[in-house]
Amino acid sequence: MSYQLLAIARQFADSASHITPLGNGLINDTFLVKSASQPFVLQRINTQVFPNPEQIMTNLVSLSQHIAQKNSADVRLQLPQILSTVTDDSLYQDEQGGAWRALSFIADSESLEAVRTLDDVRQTGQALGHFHRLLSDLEPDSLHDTLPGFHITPGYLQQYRQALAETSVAQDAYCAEFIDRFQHRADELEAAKEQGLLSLRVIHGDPKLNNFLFDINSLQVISLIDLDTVKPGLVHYDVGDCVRSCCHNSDSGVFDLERCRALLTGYLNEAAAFFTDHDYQYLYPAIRLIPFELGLRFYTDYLQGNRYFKVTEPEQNLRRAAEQFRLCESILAHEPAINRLITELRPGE
Ligand code: GN1
Ligand code: MG
Repeated sequence: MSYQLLAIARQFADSASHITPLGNGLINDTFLVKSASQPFVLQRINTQVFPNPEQIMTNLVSLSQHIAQKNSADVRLQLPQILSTVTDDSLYQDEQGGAWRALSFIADSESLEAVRTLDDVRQTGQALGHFHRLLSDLEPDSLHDTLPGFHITPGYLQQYRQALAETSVAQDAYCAEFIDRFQHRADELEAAKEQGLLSLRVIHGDPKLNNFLFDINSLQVISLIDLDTVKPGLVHYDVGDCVRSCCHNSDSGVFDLERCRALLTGYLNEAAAFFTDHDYQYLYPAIRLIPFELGLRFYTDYLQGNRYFKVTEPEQNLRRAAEQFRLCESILAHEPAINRLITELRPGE
């Protein structure tokens, strides 16, 4: 542990003593800090990606206030609390300009790197639907857009074309060919938004499996973390991202329909309360689009020399991209089955 890290942790708690890396995020640096009272989470926000970290903190306050005014019996998710610095600020700026913040650690909880049971997946879907429902009466425009362009697939396609024109990295035949084949679908969700078929709501932005915390005793989801990208968007980005992460069989590399059934069953238990006909209609296009989008983001970053996603070796983003494209191919092969599933799960069907 470097002395500097301990000194930063002590900006939030005088008694901070032991610091270990936490999780495996690809953007921010995250640590678990022991102190005389509760352990807490210390994070350095990547200001290349989030140039306005104070907006992240303001959004987090708005979110917590919105949920706190609900009847507590109706709220089944806890959010991490902001811990202020000893000078009562929500962020600490280090000498290199790094922005640090501290959050409470949800006691007796764990995050999963792999699905254990179908019930884990059902609960993940249900927790995402619950989060969307709790925020469905929060005006999206009351939140800052902490990451403009996030999940706007046509924008990522433009960045890819520009990277292609500028890069000296050799193209990967599989990825390049897959992008060419899929790209005509890139604006499906954005076009639906522009036509008024889908509306802006408050989204999480990054609801992958390891951002849901499970109670270690009850095995229930009790928290949803990584709230930096909570902002106005389409809930479809979230559903697509959650399915991409939870319904990807990492051994075979293919899509798992039974997990998708569990996830959507849980999700729609909550989301049926606010879902419209068009919301149902665009579920499959979202499930198909988000793995493509993430693959495109990884591949573009690879072509640009790995500036955005952390890597441990230069071809890691290329492999991550190919993995997402293979998942997307498998989702395309399951199209009729996924559409049947959505029809079957729709209330009143
Ligand atoms: C990034 O840093 P992490 O792992 O929480 C990324 C997500 C990707 C994810 C893929 C702000 O999230 O969009 O789905 O990597 N977050 C941002 O692992 O770009
Ligand atoms: Mg994240």
